Amino acid sequence: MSIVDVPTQPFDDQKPGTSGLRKSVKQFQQAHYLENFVQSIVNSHPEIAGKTLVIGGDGRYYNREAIQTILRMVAANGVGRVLVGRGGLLSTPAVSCVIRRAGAYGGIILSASHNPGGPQGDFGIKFNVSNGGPAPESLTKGFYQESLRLSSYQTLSAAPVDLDTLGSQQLDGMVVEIIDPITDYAHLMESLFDFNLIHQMFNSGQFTMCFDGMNAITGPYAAHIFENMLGAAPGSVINATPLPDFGGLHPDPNLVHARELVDSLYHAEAPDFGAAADGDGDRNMILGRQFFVTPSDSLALLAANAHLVPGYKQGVVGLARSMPTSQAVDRVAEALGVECYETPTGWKFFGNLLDAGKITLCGEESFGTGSDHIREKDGLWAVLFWLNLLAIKRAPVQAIVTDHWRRFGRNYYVRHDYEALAIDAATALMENLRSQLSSLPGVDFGSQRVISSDDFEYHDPVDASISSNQGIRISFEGGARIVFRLSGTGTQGATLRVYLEHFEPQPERHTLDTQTVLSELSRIAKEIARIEHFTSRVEPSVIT
Ligand code: VG1
Ligand code: CO
Repeated sequence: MSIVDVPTQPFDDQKPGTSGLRKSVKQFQQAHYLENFVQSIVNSHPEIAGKTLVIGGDGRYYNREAIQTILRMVAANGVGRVLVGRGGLLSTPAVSCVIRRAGAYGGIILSASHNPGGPQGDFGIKFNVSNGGPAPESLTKGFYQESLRLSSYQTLSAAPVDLDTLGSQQLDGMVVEIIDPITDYAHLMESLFDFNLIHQMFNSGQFTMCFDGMNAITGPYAAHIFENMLGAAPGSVINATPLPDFGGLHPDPNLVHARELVDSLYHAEAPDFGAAADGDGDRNMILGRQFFVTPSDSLALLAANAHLVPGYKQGVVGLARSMPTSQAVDRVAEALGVECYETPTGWKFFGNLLDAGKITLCGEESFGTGSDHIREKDGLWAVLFWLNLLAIKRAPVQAIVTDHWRRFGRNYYVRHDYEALAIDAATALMENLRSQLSSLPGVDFGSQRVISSDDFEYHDPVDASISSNQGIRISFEGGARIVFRLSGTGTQGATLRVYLEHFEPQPERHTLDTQTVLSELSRIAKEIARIEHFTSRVEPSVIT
């Protein structure tokens, strides 16, 4: 074993919203950079010696190198056993699943989620704790503090571990077990959903689907579960092989980046159902034939129908959504007579609620949906949930969603992103918004009257921690809302996210086009935030 002295080069503090370190590959390739983060994790957990860790990533460029570095370091630091997905691959939800099933101490995930990969792209690392979820903020802040104090890290020289052969190996005193990345996860899915019923639906020859793996981690999982286990036609999964640069795709499942899938669903001979996941497999996009289901609507719909699915037949104990997510799920919670919690952006905030048994399902507008089955959002889980509902209802996706709107009303919703802004400009825009908060209530903008405005602050009902400055909320009479916040996951400049929502209770108005309905709110958002003044941008760069 050797101890290396670290020239002081701490990684930057994490931005709010992310639960690990997400930077360009180039930054990660600097000497001692990754090692610094890993030693900070280890030093923050003095009891880690002898324990079991789960390690895997989404297969992006630098995945294998990073895993070898981490294996040498955790072995040198006395970790007892590591479970590594074959080829260094594990989706984020699968890591969460394996940590829980194996009773592991924690896990290390290598991914920058939906950010592009390749030598010019991004890389990331995050630590998950024993409940399977991302380390809470108190811990990630500690990693950063630790990195400032570090002057050395421990590693050993050893031949690279063979990541491609299943079974056990030794690395110094540590056991390295190469596991199949899919088995545990597929078992968990089988325990939650009615695989027989879904199989019958595919067998009937009346139902077709297209799933886009976006050349990222979910391809092998989707091909195995949908095609092998559930009988979807071969070829139902496209872009199914994880590639280091995702084949040049931007593995963010939205209407802009999942172009091939979206085009095929808006085609004359479209399949009945379309879906995609992101780089690390925790996000999902759901499409019907010529129809897009917003993530906020998807969450509300799954919640309203959860009792029909085997894993949730007892119903839901409570629901939660991130603050910018539309309030559609709030209406379902009200109808079910359960609590709906509003949390800051980022999955880690759901962890306490899930652990405390306060909620069963939760989700974010950013294509993230999940439940108490693990402690990460779960892309394929959401797709299977939809398949189970489709197999029960045997109706088109569009009919199921419009039926939901008839019952609960429709929350028209869109997100506008202004990407790669100068950080100073974005900060000044937010400061200007904050300075107006107290004067907005009562003001009329066109036909919309502001009833309240604040900078969202979350009081965790489980551990009483407080998270401030989580985004500006402006609420209007009748249920409309505008939310402004800065992204915590971007790696170039700042990204301003503007979330627009309008509630329409009347079914005869549910067929209106989203852009028309939200055009006034869009104008108001630009006016209140003075977007052009601060950023010189007239239109958003991405609309989802
Ligand atoms: C974005 C999304 C947020 C999500 C986060 C991580 O954060 O808006 O809802 O939790 O990405 O997702 P931000 O701060 O850029 O808006 V991913 O798929 O890393 O795991
Ligand atoms: Co992700």
